[in-house]
Amino acid sequence: MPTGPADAHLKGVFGAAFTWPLIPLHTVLLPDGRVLSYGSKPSGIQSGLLNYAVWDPAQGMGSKAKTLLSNTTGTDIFCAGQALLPTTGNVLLVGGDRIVNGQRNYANNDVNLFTPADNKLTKQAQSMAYQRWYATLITTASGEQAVIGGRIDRFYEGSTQYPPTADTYASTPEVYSAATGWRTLTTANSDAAYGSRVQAWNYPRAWWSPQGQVVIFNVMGEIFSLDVSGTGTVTQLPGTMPVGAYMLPAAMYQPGKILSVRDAAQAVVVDINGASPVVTPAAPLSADRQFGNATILADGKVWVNGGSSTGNDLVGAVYDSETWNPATGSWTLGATATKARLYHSVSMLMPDGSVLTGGGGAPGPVSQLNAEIYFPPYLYKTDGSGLPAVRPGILTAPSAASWGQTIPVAMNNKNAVTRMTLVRFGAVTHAFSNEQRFQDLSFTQNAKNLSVTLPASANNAPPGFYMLFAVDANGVPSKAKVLRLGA
Ligand SMILES: [Cu+2]
Repeated sequence: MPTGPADAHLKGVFGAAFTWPLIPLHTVLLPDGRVLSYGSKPSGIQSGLLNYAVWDPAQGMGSKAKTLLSNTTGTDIFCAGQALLPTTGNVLLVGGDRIVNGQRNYANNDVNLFTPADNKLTKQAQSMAYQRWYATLITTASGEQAVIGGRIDRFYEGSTQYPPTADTYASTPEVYSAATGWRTLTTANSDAAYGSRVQAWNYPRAWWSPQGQVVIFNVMGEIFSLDVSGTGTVTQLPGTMPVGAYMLPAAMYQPGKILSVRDAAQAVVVDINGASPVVTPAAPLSADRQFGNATILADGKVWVNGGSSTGNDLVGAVYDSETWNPATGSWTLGATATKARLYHSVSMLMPDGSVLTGGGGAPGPVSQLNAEIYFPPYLYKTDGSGLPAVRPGILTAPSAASWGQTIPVAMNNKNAVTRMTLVRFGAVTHAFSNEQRFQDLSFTQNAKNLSVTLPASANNAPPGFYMLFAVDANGVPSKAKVLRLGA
């Protein structure tokens, strides 16, 4: 962690950029703290057909920390859907790219599994019913993955050699169960929620809701719920928000509360805890950040970085970052990156409380075969020295537990712990981390020993992997212990 300037405790610090063996346009945090990444060739050209890469932060940022691996599945996983499976910690990858008549950006219906234990990517016997390019996966309370959106065929005007093709969309969701395979939600078809309507298919912004359904925001600002039971039911909910864009981020920063960035630097808070969503305007961002990312930090603030006011283009690229404080509703300007983070860039919270930012390009003005680590203000002393803060430490915590359980957590000293926070592992691509969510946990402290109560409901904390942080009286978080929430 670098020493920062005098305002490090106010703005945070970006570490120096370091190289990545491909453009990390997809990243998934693995239960062992490593990062799966994929989406381009080592040259930076669009393709997930032959390579993927794993980064082990424990090995630092040099070349030995990163492993370029061979994809032998035959699936081009460029712009696939992705999620960590809640029981095994394997990564489910669905769909991706396919070349038809020499043209890219058609879709496939392949299903692949990455297993961290051996770094292998393996094609699964059962494919999806629909081909999907740009689908979103949402883990349900029962541990299944709802797959929504994605395009099937692209528009192609044709040539003397090849016939034209029309664009078509995968507007019918499917559900994956690790135990029983795939089922299709045949009665939940919707062009408005996740199909042809104005980019609704394009990595739909969606969350498992406190009501036990998938809630979806579309680009036009409409809100839908998808009941995944049986053959599925989709319903438009009351409430609208300003028009957004497929390249703008949104994040569930508290159970059932989502910060959604909309067009022209607008933001709204949408509360989906009740039967009808409540949309409230939030303070605007400092800039229009098309293709920027929103990352929930260990203290529940939302950090937004990258993007450009002129699209996938350097002219309006925003190098400053900014942080939204849910307690005050205000934005604060943060540290400045050295690299533009545009289309196909990612940001993801790491278990040490830092944020991995990286990628951009394929296509874009720069092939960003690199990453930068952002160290948030909470990691620095508040005395203006720019030195790293002394951090609280969790000595022991259970690696797995169930809903409503009170777990013992042992700290490395008797200092007061002021917050225990739970942040779900990220899986990021296309300006959206489909699984990240945050909540405070209630707890009691007796000297070094804490009793921490886990969320009561799988609707507020779906099964899977979480980072458990202890925050001290100075607001400094510990490094996280990884907790698997499951039955
Ligand atoms: Cu893409």
